[in-house]
Amino acid sequence: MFKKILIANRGEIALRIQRACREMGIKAVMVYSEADREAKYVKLADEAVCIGPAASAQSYLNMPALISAAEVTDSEAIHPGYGFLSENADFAERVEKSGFTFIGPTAESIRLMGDKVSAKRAMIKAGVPTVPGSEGELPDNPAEIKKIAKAIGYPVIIKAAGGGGGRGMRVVHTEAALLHAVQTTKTEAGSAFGNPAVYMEKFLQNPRHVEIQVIADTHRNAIYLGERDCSMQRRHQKVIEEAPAPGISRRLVEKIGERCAAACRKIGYRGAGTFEFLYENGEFYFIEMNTRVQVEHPVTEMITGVDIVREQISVAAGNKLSLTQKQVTIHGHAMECRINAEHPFNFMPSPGRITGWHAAGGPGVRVDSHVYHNYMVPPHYDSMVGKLIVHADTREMALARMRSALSEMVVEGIQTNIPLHRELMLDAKFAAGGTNIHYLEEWLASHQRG
Ligand code: MV4
Repeated sequence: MFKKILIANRGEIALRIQRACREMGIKAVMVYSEADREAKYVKLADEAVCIGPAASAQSYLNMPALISAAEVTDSEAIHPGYGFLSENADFAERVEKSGFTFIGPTAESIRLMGDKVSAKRAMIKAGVPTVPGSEGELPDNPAEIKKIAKAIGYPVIIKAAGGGGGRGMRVVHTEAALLHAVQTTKTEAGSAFGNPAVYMEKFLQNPRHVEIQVIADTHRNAIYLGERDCSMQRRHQKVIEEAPAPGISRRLVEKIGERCAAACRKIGYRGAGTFEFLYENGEFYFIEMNTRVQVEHPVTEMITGVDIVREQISVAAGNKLSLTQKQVTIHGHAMECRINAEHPFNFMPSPGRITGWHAAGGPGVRVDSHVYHNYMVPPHYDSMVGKLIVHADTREMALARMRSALSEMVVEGIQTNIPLHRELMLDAKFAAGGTNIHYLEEWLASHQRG
């Protein structure tokens, strides 16, 4: 096992990884920007290295600074967390070429999944169901493009191969609008991602976002840890996640999960990963794969009892997975509310000093957060200040537990979205389960207020 790991991230995930290291007897080196100098997880670290000014481009995205920090501290491996450089194949490559282990998949796997056209092709080959669409990149010939759209049937969606997570896509409802949409998406993709390639899919009107967690080792073992429903989102930012996904047949999840695990074995995937699907009318359709640990990993940890970050570190060190697929059992229901420093109903960021912090507690309640009384939320980064996660025997009991936990949460000095979560937990349709990706935005539009 590693003796020392460098954590190339900040905030709650940096603390989450630090905790895993402590439990595993691994020294954790924290890196921090000038804006994060005072953070408690930095002060309490075994070692900490300042990697640059507040701006991410000069600190958390600064590859030479991160690799130098690993060198001067004699770290053996680098955990990238989520966001920042976590899905940057060039970074993974530079980390490995500098003699460190990248705690994640190979640069080759990251590259394969970073290009959504090659990702989809790999999944089709591995037997994972995908959204019906073009066979790879769209050709230049206008007549051919029209033919492909006609065969798929309108509405269609044009997506950039270099996009993902909601960036670089355009819905097309008629043939009259098709060619212009393709051209515009190509131009935008060229400047945003340095790759003008686009592909086409049937546009699913009312899907849910359901994703499968996988983890694989370097000994050809790959397992899936059930699914998560992440449909409660606004502008591609997830707000509430839960597991299992309400109302989806276990048999179907098992079938899709097995396909995902088989795909991992087939491509030689290592580490944690997430297969993102759209789920509509009882069918799963693969859209993208994330090659990192995700914000919402705790809901999976709660229902499976598997420590995903621990497994990530362990398999990166060359160990076998600590369990087999047969040993994966799902217990109860888990739900996560992302706590953001923002206005609860107009979503304006609300950085500043937290003058009062009281986290919820009790059985089945988990708070993953790096903040505390008098913590200064810097304005330079993502607004998430923590995650409130509950686990209970049933979804109904998890909802009751989340309502109770939200009533306990006190955050003073900044605005947070806790009031929004409190209202959503009382919403009858959300409580019934199975709301789609549009539900939250529609709910917000019909619950307008000052
Ligand atoms: C789609 C879709 C409908 N049909 N693809 C948005 C993020 C990116 N990961 C894929 N996205 C979508 N792809 C087809 N063929 C609808 C979305 C989508 C969406 C997906 C998941 C979660 C939230 C979303 C919000 C808007 C659109």
